Amino acid sequence: MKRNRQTLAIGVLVGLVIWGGCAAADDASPAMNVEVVATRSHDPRAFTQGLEIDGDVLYEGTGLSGASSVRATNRFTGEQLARVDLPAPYFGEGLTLAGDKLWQLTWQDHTAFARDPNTLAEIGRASYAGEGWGLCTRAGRLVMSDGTDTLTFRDPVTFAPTGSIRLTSHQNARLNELDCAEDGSVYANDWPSDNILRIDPDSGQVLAQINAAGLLPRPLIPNGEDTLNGIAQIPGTDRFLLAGKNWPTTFEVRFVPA
Ligand code: DDQ
Repeated sequence: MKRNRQTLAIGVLVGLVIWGGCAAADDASPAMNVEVVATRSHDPRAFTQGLEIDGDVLYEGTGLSGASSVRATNRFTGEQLARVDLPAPYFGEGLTLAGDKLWQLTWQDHTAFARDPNTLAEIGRASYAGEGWGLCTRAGRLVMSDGTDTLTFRDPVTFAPTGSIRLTSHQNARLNELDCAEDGSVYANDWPSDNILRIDPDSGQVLAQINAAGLLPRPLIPNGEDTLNGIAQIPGTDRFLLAGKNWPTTFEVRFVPA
């Protein structure tokens, strides 16, 4: 009996060591940190859910039922160019520019709004199954997250699903805001952490994990919902704009080896 217990204990130990080793190997993507290049002020009432830059224009989508909006500002001067508020109960989520449409998701309302990128006026709607979290445009396809480790590809005109890919590691990630970078990779923040994953959306491989903790002292709001959310590559550069829900500041950063 005693012997059996010992054998069992050794077996469990060996199992744990092997399991730990595999988990470590599975998580072998290079670690990176953020280097802050500049900061800008940000509307602390904005429960930031999506961020994207096109030329001089910064698009931001915000959430919460009754406080959701979509805004366009001049990213150099901060001047507001357009703003549309979403009627309750819509809870705005990620957004992206695809051709002549700006698509904006909603969290649990199964509705994507298509907008005129100049006026932000609604020009159409699409419905979808499941939740809407992050959105970006890559090679003529929309890439969408829903709070799981799987990305869905969609037609940029009809919003119909055209495929999906699951991460090959980090399979408990809750992918939130997405940015389709100029190099073809997709950056996603892993809700509710301060980690950003750089993903190859063709293979599902995690190419790097970026620790963006410590940008801002928190909590800003007592319920812990002041998470990092919002990633937008600054066109033609190696820099990214990072934001968060109710953050008073946005951060222009570079990702550097840890
Ligand atoms: N999501 O952005 C992670 C997709 C959803 C976040 C939902 C947070 C709800 C917060 C409600 C706070 C009420 C004051």
